[in-house]
Amino acid sequence: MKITGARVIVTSPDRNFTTLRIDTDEGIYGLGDGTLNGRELAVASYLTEHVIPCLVGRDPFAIEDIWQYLYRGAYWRRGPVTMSAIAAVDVALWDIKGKALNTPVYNLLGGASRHGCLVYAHANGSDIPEAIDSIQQHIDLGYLAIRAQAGVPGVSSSYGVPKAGKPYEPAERGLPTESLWSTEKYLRFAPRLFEAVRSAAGEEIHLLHDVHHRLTPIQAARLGKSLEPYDLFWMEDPVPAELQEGFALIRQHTTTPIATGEVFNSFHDAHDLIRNQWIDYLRMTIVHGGGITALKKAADFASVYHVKTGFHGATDLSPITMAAALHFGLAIHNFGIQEHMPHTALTDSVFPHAYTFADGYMHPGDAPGLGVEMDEALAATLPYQRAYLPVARQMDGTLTDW
Ligand code: KDG
Ligand code: MG
Repeated sequence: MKITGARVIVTSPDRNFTTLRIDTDEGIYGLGDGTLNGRELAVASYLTEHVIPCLVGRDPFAIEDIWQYLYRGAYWRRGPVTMSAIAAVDVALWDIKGKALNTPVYNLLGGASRHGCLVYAHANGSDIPEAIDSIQQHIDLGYLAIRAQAGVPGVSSSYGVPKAGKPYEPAERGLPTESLWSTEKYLRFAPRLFEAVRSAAGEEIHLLHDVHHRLTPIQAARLGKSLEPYDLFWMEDPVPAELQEGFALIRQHTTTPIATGEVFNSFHDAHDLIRNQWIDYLRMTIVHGGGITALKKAADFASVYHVKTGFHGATDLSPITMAAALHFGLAIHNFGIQEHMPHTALTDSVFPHAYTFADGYMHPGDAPGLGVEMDEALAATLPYQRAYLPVARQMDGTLTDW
């Protein structure tokens, strides 16, 4: 089999997605996601101008070799744009191989290790009572694990907490908005939130919380300690992770489990975190971490150090990445949990998919390949819309130091 061509499709079914389609001489094609929130066109250009010309004529079954060719051959390694582009190629090739061999991708990764992937949902509220209502709604939907966030009193717009009645969507159309943040107010508020949420949710539900990299290590240590009575499944992204040894300080003070890595794009971002057992869950996911080929190596390394996966699964990761993550999570031994933030109905119409949710678990389905299609005619009616993630400043106007 030979690759005959590839093209990038940028579409905006309520939010922007960058998709790669690779075609072969046997009529089989594969889809890969290259979406990088707020920088979608950079990946599209990287693929169109620099990667696609190198793919034509290659054997699509040579997935490892093509991955190494794109990673090592470019000379310039790593970085979110490069790695998202490589991921788009890699995932499309796994899709092609599954379709060609008439088997779901999870079978190519070793076969199912479990009946489904435990997922966590998002419960949000502008205040504690609203957050508790949202927790109850998600329990009623069957979720067994729920991330809880609420507006911090005195902070007018808390990142990751949607405005009333709106779905979670951190990117906003137009140029970046700016908001103000107070670490002091947040550190006082978070234990109060979890005291109320744990008492409302009961002890069986797994509770998670995302700090969005907003603390210093000693502040994160204090937060982790103050949340211990509420038995969190994890505290996510407590600090920015460029300084990997910052996590050592957090670990010295708290037994609250730690997840990090949704902004990582390479195994090397997590190397020290894993080998020192400073984290419990790795969030770097397939689209931003360089694809299934790269994540398999990272997950296998992590398994030696008791670190499990807890992949990022926000709506800016397309249904193609969701499907890839579910095939991956079903197969590997050290799967921990998968984030599930459902896409809008319009996004699901552009990307019809075989994966399903029931009773707290998701399953990728048994369609050959990834089990995701793309309605290109519908996608063509929904052009790219400029959108950015918000920028945060401290109360005195200083840009935050994270
Ligand atoms: O693009 C940024 C979002 O994906 C991010 O804000 C979501 O932190 C997030 C999460 O944990 O889902
Ligand atoms: Mg997060």
